[in-house]
Amino acid sequence: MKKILVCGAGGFIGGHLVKRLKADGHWVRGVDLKQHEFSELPADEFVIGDLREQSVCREVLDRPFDEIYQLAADMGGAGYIFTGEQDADVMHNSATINLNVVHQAQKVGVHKIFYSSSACMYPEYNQLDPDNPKCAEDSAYPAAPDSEYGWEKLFSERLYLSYARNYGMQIRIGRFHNIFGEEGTWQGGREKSPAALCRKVAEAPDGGAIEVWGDGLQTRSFLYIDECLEAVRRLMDSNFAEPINIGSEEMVTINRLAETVMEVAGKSLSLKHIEGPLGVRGRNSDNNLIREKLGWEPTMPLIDGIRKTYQWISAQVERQHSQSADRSYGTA
Ligand code: GKE
Repeated sequence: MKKILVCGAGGFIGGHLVKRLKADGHWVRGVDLKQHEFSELPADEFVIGDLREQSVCREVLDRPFDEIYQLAADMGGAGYIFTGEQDADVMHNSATINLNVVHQAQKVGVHKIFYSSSACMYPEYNQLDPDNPKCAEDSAYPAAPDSEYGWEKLFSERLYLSYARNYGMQIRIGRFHNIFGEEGTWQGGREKSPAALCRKVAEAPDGGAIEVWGDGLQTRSFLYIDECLEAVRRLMDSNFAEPINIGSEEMVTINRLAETVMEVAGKSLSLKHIEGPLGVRGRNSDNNLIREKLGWEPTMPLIDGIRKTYQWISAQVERQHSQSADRSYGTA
């Protein structure tokens, strides 16, 4: 049994990770600004704290944990990251957390630390052709991320790698490619496209229409949360200490993503393409390195993950509608 700290345990990936680590039989302390929004986590301890404060880092990072998973960040989907309106907060909050966590981890002699980087750190010039994006790990330089969020992810990768070189810390870095699943943000502006489109389809009457940002021909790949966690655990148990893609190679257009959601919902809806924050034109994971280094790669078809996610989000939509109906009839 390992002693583990999960930073960002109240978030989407962090919350699922706590459940996985507890299922694997470890002792887990979680820390986040808030409790998990959707479920009661089985963590042994859960600290509500702000990792931008060094005092909080000293409090939660008080022993040489066997493993730390650093997932705490100021982040969200295209509607939050690519408008540019949150750039200062995103850079300051996320970089401060990473500077505090890695410094304190080194001081207390933490054995191994996982840092969640992002495909957003890849240069925009390799993501202009929606049919042929290049996101192999060695394509990171010359650096040119299309967002400040991506620049902070790249800076923090270099921060962790510097601690590995200068202090001999065991560092593992996963570059996440749009992770999705149940119990993630699905409304309010920070949601990513899988959850957003599930919500829009769930709320639309059959035969209606849903809004899609851009022409919908932009491409992405989406990795279901269980496969993300499997990759993270395998990476932590490996000796591979360079950044590595954790994503799906099943690249789809956003229009196709919307059609996949409609398929699992059994609804026929038209797509209304509107202006919106778009991010890069094309992106797909490149899993040659993970196949080579971990002898593993994600295999779950997108539609299987969308089916589970849609089922959960449509239930959230249903619950929200019945609660507002109760309020309006005064029966709540
Ligand atoms: N969020 C959202 N909501 N995106 C939409 C919508 C909508 O209603 N309609 C169309 N899109 C389009 C966006 O304009 C973008 O072109 C594409 O879907 C994907 O948006 P996304 O899923 O919000 O985020 P991205 O994949 O562009 O970027 C995310 O990548 C992750 C790592 O790969 C980032 O926002 C981070 O959440 C994360 O680093």
